[in-house]
Amino acid sequence: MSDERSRPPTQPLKAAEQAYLRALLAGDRLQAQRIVFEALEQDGANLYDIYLGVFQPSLYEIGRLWETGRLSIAQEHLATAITQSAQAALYSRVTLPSKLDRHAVVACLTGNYHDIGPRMLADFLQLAGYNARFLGANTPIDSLLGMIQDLKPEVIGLPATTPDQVESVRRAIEQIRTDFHSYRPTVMVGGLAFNLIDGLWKSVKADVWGPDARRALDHLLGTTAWR
Ligand code: B12
Repeated sequence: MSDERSRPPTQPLKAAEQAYLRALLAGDRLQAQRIVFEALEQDGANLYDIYLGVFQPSLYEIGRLWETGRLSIAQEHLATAITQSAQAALYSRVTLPSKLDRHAVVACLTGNYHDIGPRMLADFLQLAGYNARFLGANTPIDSLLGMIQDLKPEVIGLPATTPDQVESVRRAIEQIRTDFHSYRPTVMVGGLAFNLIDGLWKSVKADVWGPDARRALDHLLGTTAWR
């Protein structure tokens, strides 16, 4: 799979993306799944392509339609739930590396409910050979620190979607650096809030950032071969 990550991105999956968005708007979960299974199994797309070329732009469009009052909250929630189930179903069809000899933890801190993007990062880390634990939304920092203490993961991923969540990430990184001296995990940050302001990721003293989960992983692994 790392070869697939390194190859140039395939043509954007425009048709699949448009069909997927239509399925979301129609609230048709089975059709949504069919579209991404087909892209994976017949059109030769890989997981990176589908996550970033189908799920991500479709959800950004759902966000735009919701923000401009053309979708109700209920419709937006339905689109989210359909994507969560399609993501899980798709991931179950992917061959994972048999050896996962490094640890990673990805967690949305308290107050952050946007967990689809961070889950993508966790899935990519797993494909890259990390035993990636994804803690989901709204994780209290003390509990996260406890897990870090027990597990000593090489990589920790902390997302922020809205501006106020950046401060929680900054404090969490500060606390990780204060609590642990001889052990220094690589901290990755990402999410919309970091994407909106150039260099913000450096101000929270993170080690790695990327505008999407694939580019963040590339930075982590120190390769930009696919560009
Ligand atoms: C679904 C959704 C929700 C769902 C989330 C459910 C869930 N389980 O995730 C719910 C309904 C809970 C929700 C709530 C809110 N939401 Co909302 N939501 C969205 C929506 C439509 C899609 C989010 C998504 O999954 N995107 C797709 C993923 C794949 O993209 P992504 O998150 O950017 O992630 C990628 C990269 O950023 C990166 N990445 C992400 N995390 C990380 C972490 C690391 C470590 C790394 C390296 C990389 C990385 O990799 C990912 C893959 O490439 C967006 C629209 C949008 N533009 O995203 C609005 C959006 C994010 N929400 C928004 C808002 C305002 C809210 C609310 C404040 C609304 C309200 N008034 O209640 C609350 C806040 C909740 C909270 N406290 O967290 C705004 C945010 C604007 C801003 N930046 O301030 C958006 C942009 C909508 C809009 N157009 O206005 N939301």
